Amino acid sequence: MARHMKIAAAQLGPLCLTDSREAAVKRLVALMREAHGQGARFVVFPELALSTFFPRWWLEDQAEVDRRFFEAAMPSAATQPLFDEGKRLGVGFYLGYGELIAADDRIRRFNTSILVGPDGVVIGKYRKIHLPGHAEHKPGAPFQHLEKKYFEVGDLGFRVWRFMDTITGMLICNDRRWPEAFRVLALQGAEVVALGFNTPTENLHYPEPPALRVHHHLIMAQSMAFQNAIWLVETAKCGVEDGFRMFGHSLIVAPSGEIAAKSTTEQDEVICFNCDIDLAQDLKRTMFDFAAHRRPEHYRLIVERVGAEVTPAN
Ligand code: CDT
Repeated sequence: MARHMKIAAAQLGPLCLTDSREAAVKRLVALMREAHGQGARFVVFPELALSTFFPRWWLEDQAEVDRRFFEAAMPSAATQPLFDEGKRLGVGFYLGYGELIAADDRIRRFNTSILVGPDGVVIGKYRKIHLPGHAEHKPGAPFQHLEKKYFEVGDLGFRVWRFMDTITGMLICNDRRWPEAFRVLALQGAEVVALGFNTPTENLHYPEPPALRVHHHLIMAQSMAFQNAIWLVETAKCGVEDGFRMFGHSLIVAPSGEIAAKSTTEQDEVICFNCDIDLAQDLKRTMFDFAAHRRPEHYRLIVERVGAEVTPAN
């Protein structure tokens, strides 16, 4: 019999700079209850779900940044209610947050997500590898994208976990633009990939129609899901945060590349779909039978070269 799991993307509307973690957790708990009411057993929350998207701000007081936007413990007193509710409802979840650790006499900071089982126990952790934006202050820009200032590149690799009778992997936001990240998960047998995101409606680097940014978001999700024969759940934090807009369009995409569910607001909103985890079996036996058809001997440049170099054969 085919395995099914009802999965929800629990989209968060804006959180402003003055919102506390406790206020964010309260909304996450309400979303989890709503998702459970729709029958969901796995709920995917956004990237950095406990605060405003703070990398848009150049902030000089690192101690204050650490206190307001980073978690030294997970769960903590402030986040425990979410774990308790997940356990009470028997719901597993993905949660994105700023992680602070003290290691070898130094503080390290990551843009992190965790996978929490329906028993409230953390079973997996991912630290974001593709950090977009810049590290230096751009005073002339309308807003900043300072992920390279606030976070280190993740050091845990791309991994999958046995999770609620599936093989599930995690990614975070900008990772969704990199086919390599998905393929590394697919090569480990990923059946479900969970991803939270915060994507500004406006392009910081050059003028671009907002609709085109959404178009890219949709075509990437559909192609990554199909080419890797996975269920892909992408959850936004969106709406106007501190005067800056981020788009919604949270999605659940089937291994066929079809959008099974999509949010319609830029506020707190739950979308849910009963995912047939075995739907990809035919694809995996035929077109995307990696063992039969992949030619890694011709893919060496992918790991040997970072930036493009013009190297014509003639
Ligand atoms: N959070 C995040 O990774 N956002 C990026 C914005 C890129 S523009 C600097 C994204 O890829 O959606």
